[in-house]
Amino acid sequence: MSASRETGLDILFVHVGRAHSRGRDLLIMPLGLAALADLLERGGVRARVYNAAAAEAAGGAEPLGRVLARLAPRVVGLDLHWHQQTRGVLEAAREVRRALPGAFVVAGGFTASLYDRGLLDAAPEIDAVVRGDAEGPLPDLVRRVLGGERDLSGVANLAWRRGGGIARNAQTYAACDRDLEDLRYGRLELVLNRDDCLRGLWRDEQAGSPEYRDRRVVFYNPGRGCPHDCSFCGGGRRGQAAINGRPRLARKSPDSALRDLSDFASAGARTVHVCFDPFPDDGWYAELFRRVRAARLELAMVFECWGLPSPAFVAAFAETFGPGSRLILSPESGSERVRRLNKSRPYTNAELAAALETIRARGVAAEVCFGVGLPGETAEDVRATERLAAALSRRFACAVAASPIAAEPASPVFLDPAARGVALRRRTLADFAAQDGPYDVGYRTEALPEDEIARRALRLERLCVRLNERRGR
Ligand code: B12
Ligand code: SF4
Repeated sequence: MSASRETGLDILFVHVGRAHSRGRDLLIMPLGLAALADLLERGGVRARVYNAAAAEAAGGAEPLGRVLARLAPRVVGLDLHWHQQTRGVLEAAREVRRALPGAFVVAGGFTASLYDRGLLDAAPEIDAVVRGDAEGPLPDLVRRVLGGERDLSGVANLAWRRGGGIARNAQTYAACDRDLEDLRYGRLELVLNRDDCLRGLWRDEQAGSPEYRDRRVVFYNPGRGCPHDCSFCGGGRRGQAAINGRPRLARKSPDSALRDLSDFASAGARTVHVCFDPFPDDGWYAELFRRVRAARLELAMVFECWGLPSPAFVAAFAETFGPGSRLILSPESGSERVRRLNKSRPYTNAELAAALETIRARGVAAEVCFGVGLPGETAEDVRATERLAAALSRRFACAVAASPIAAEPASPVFLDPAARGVALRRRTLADFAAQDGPYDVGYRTEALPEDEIARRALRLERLCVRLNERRGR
């Protein structure tokens, strides 16, 4: 579908990423946007999604202002899901207002939900913020806005401008199992630049890499929420309560998830990247995988394990998904002590090695991810991480990766930094808007000053790149 043939849109979702001194990142959009657009379409609202960040990374993108003026949607939806997008979203809001002075601008996503007031204060161009899940509130809001209603006090979860002030309606909606069941994540035809998105680039520097040329990957979760509370995560139990008012996990049935996977395959995706692993061995994925095999779906899967996968899970995964599939494990630190302090599902290095052995024995590729900057971590612990990354790469020929840990809004570290021995330099939305790239970490721990966290993270990342190159030879 070409963006140029679209006219008369009711709502256009626009995803913008982040430009920083080393390049651009945050190119992936929230995974629920196509499903949200589909839900609106089924309610008679013409909705489309445009990933401006991925379009720019692909090269030769039309300026956002021109895209907006040409498509002329009556409502524009800006996602501010990741705090790293903040500056980009503030700039995009100004651009929307210039191109479409009469449009209604609504924002949503994790960060917008937590900082709804701050966002409305910082961006006079934004008319409202949907806090938390949008499947209930957004169709209601759009119907009212298109109908010319000015009183939005009946829209659940909404923060909006009333008179000269900001009104915050009660946050009463969080999607439940039944709501998710009905969502169709595979409606990729509603994404105007679907091919740009299917490359699955996270950072623009990946654009030239052959690995990303023909990936055709979608990001997908069959549920929402997490029962855990890892110190560094803004999506754990406490974060979910603060951001989404989510009382409990919500999950699709395996049948509904199978329909999404079939839709993805029909829409041209070859790989599905999943990061939703709350109850590893309750049989849910075993059921889904059985159905995928029965349906003979030709897909690869990249699966991020929140703990260690059991041998039964690895066996079912190996049996179901084809070449290009991968299991990602995230021990974060080489030190078992640091892991116990920070991860809700910790494991020993011996258990990690045993899991990698099982994965290798089943012929599945593995990737192991590390971070630097965890509470309680010392310089010696980071050296232990370097040693573990090198040892695992040599022994299992697995890929290794590293990044600095961020102090994510609503994470336990963010909510209670003193208890974790962390001093935060960023707290407000303005602080997040001012950050410059992943190495501007914005906090120090008792053992490591800020520049040391950044320096050691960069060093670990470079080590991982070298280890992966050696592995490839
Ligand atoms: C799955 C996941 C991923 C996946 C897929 C992400 C995706 N495409 O959505 C992958 C692995 C790719 C990923 C990557 C990253 N992630 Co992530 N991820 C998660 C995870 C585990 C689940 C998120 C989820 O359930 N999404 C599904 C639902 C909730 O979102 P949704 O349907 O897309 O959106 C709904 C609402 O948010 C809202 N909404 C969203 N956009 C809009 C727009 C408008 C206009 C409106 C009205 C509403 C709205 O409506 C939707 C429907 O209800 C969470 C942790 C957790 N347990 O929650 C972390 C989490 C969200 N990720 C996080 C981070 C930091 C990242 C990275 C920046 C990590 C990195 N350093 O690279 C990258 C960003 C990549 C990019 N953008 O290019 C943080 C975000 C913290 C923050 N507030 O900024 C979290 C909370 C984890 C953490 N460490 O704290 N992630
Ligand atoms: S990092 Fe921890 S708290 Fe966050 S989603 Fe994963 S298991 Fe849950």
